[in-house]
This record gives sequence, C-alpha cells and structure tokens, in this order.
Amino acid sequence: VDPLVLPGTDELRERALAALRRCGVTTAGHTGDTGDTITVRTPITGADLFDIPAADTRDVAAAIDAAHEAFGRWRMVPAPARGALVKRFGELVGRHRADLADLIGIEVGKIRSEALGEVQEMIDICDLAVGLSRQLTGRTMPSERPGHRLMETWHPLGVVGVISAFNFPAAVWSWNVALATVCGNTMVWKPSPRAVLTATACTALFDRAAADVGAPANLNVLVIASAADAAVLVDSPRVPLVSATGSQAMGERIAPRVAARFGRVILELGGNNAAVVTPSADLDLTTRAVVFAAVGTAGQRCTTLRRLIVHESIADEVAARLRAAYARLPIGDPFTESTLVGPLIDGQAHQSMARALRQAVADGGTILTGGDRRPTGTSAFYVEPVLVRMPAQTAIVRAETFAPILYLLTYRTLDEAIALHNDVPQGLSSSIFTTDQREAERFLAADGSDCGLVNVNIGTSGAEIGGAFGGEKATGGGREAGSDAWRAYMRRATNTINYSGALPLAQHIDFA
Ligand code: UN1
Repeated sequence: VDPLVLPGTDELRERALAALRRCGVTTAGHTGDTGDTITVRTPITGADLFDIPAADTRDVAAAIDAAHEAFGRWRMVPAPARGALVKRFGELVGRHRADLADLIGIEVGKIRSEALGEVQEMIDICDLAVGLSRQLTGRTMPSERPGHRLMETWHPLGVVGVISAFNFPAAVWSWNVALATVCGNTMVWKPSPRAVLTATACTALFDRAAADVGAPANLNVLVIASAADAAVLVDSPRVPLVSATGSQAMGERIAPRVAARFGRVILELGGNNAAVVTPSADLDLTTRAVVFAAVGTAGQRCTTLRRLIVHESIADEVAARLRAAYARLPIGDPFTESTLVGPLIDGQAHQSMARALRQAVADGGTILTGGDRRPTGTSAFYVEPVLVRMPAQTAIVRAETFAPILYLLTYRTLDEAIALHNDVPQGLSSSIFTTDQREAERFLAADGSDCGLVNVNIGTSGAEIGGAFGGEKATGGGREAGSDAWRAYMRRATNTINYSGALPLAQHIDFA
C-alpha cells in the first residue's frame, strides 16, 4: 500500500493562524500566569503546531467570578434583546464558515463536508435560539380559589459551566451557548485540550457579536485548562448548571460532585448505538445509511453506529454489501474533497481500537474487512474502518470504543433483536431499518428501543438540532438543543396572585 499523501505541518500551521486571525483572535485563549501551556497538535500529520498558555485553578475561579458578575446584568436584559446577540453571533459564524471549518479540520481531522456541517449546526441552533428568545413561555393554571391566578415564570439560572469534547468542538458548545444566552445565563467554557484553537476562534466571534450589539463582556468566558484545574467549575456553588460532554468515566467523576452541592448537570456521555436491520429493509438505503453512521467522523461521534443487528436471513447479503462499500472508502487527508475517512484523533484512540479488535477476535469474532493502519511516514493515525462479525454480544461489544468498528450480530425474532439492542449500558441513539410498519412501531414503543434518539430508516448519527438531543442510562440522561431542552437552563418560579380582597386558603383550611 502506498503511503498517504498528506499536507505539510507548516502549511497546516499557517492555515490555522490565518483562520484564527480572520476570526479576530489576538491572543490564544485565557492566559494563565503560571507558565503552564497546552500543546496544540494536528491529527492530520500527528505533529505539534503550537504551545499556548493554559489557565490554572485561580484563573478558572476568576473566570467564574467574571461570568457571575456579568450574569447580574445579563439576566435583566429582555430575552428578545438577548436573542439579538445570538442572531448576530449566527451571522458571524456564517461569515466565518470556512475559517471555523479549517480549524475543526486541522485540530480534529474532520473531513471538509463534516467540518462545514458542524458549522451549519452552529448556525441552525442560533436560529432556533433566536426564535426561542420570544417563546420562553410558562403555563397559566386555573387556581382553585376565586380571584386568584396561578402561573409559572422561567428565570435565568446563573453561570453555566460547559465542558466540551474534541469531536464536536464547536457545535456542542453552540447548543449550550445559544440556549444559555437567550435564557439569560452566562457561561464558563472548558473545551477539550485537543480542540482549543476552535474554541478560541468561537469565543472571539461570540465576543465580537456581543460588542456589536452592545451586550456586556464576559458572557462566555473561555478557560483553556486541564481537567484538574477546571475542577473548580464542578465544585463552585456559583455554577448552578454543569453541561458536560465526554466519556462515561468523566461523567462518573463529575456528577456526584455537582450533586453533592445540589447543582444540576446535563450529561452527554458515551453511546453504543445500534441499528436493527429487518428482512423487509430497503438494503440500498440501509447500506448507505449504515456506512455514513459507522464511518462518518472516523467513528468518533457519540452517535456513531457501533452495532448492527441483522436478521439471520439477510446477514450474508448485508455483510457483502458493506464489505463492498468499505473497500471503496477514500481514506486520507481530510482537506481533500473526495476523502470520506480522516484520521483518528491520536495514538491512544488507535491503541484502544487495536485492543478492541484483538479482544473481539479472541471472543470468536471474524474481521470481514478493514482494521489496518495506513502508512503515512508520520505519527498520524489513519485506519481502515472495520467490520467484525460477532457470534455474541460479548463484553467488548457492550463497551464504547471511540473508533470506526462496526460489530455485526444476527437475530431470529424482533423480540430477540430488541433485547440485544437494549442490553448495553449506554442509551443514546438507535435505528431500525424496515418497511414493515408494525416492526417500526414496535421499535418506537415503550418496550422497544430504550434510547433517547430512536430512528426509522435513517442512521443513528447526524441528528437535527430541532429535537432534544441526549440519551438514557450511562449516556447520562441530559437533553440539549431543540424541543424544550431550554428549560434545563432556567429556573421555574410558580406564582400565585390574589387579586380579590379576601384571603381564602387552599385545601379549604379555616384559620380564622
Ligand atoms: C456528538 O458526537 O457529541 O447527531 C454530537 C449527531 C450530531 C451531534 C453529535 N448532530 O451526530
């Protein structure tokens, strides 16, 4: 196999600097005075790009203070006026679409179309939040007492701590910032140390939007810090909500700490998403959907398809179609237009992929295609997406490996398929491929898929922002983005108003 042709590291460094400059980045992030730095690396060539200053614990505490200060004023700005800031931010994101996609490509290795798609997702959530800024509605309920009114009001909550992951370095923060901002909150954002350039550019655009509309400073304070230094975000009583995306282990560390101080969390943790393919499925459509869901973002979405549960009567046919599709996958430089599979984020990701494959084979799995690392002559990790036929849903299949591995399992009855489907710790996304309405409805029913996202005839990934996004069980239970997810960013006050001259007590209590 010929080594992949990759761009030079110097070229990528220049491209990143130019994109940062155009986004208005003057300094790279919140400068700590400890001299600690974070090294920015590109998975495209595996080389280091820059060292940038990192915040320490005191810097993070100062960021919380600044955001808390800003909250005092921001919560009194009318919600539609807060929406004007998000509207402006969405416009700036649209204008800097290519710059943000460059940074996402360079830092995360996303292919162009998916990097641009991530930026589109930012614009979409801004549109949704602008509309929401006039729809943060409470209910009015009939009071049991004459001359009384019962209603609820939604108020801003405070400082939202946002912890984001490398794989959606801009969009997932945008879900949070767009909603939190119209809801009258301010934010302290701790991005993944593997995606700090993108975070810096996003923050610069947001700050510019704030200045353009005359909003106060420090509505979104970026802290580039290690998990240890950012821990104060988890523990501070001045941060009533922590919205965190990442591994199950990360969620297990932070959730009890936030709970111990009666804070709230929105957790978006691992997924181990499956699709059931029934005998009536349209196999052309299914194959295309499965390939995008399993291989997109090199298998590094939380919504990536990791398990395919196929009826035994069509398993060979589905496997053959997927093998053919996998054999044609263009792997390589994510900036090359025709590439569909970019690099893994780093060597650790490659190690866990290799470890999972060894275990799967030890458990009796057969690798149908893929799994090899492509030579590049660099320390980048380009891997062939892999298809493994498994005799059973073993422990390794039940674990989330953040890499393009698709396990194939077979079933006889739909009950058996649903049982296999749900028999994993995670509960994020799920699909059924069928043209039989009874099967589709069964999958959507209370005794069907136990996930937060349940689809019919589309893959597990690529959700629209209009719906609430999130999952059950070890995925953490949080919901972000559309529908009524905004409520998690606000506090509810129930108001009882007596406009009569009398004082009737509820529950017929006589206290005269
Ligand atoms: C994630 O991988 O953390 O549904 C988020 C999707 C995207 C978001 C993924 N809209 O695949």
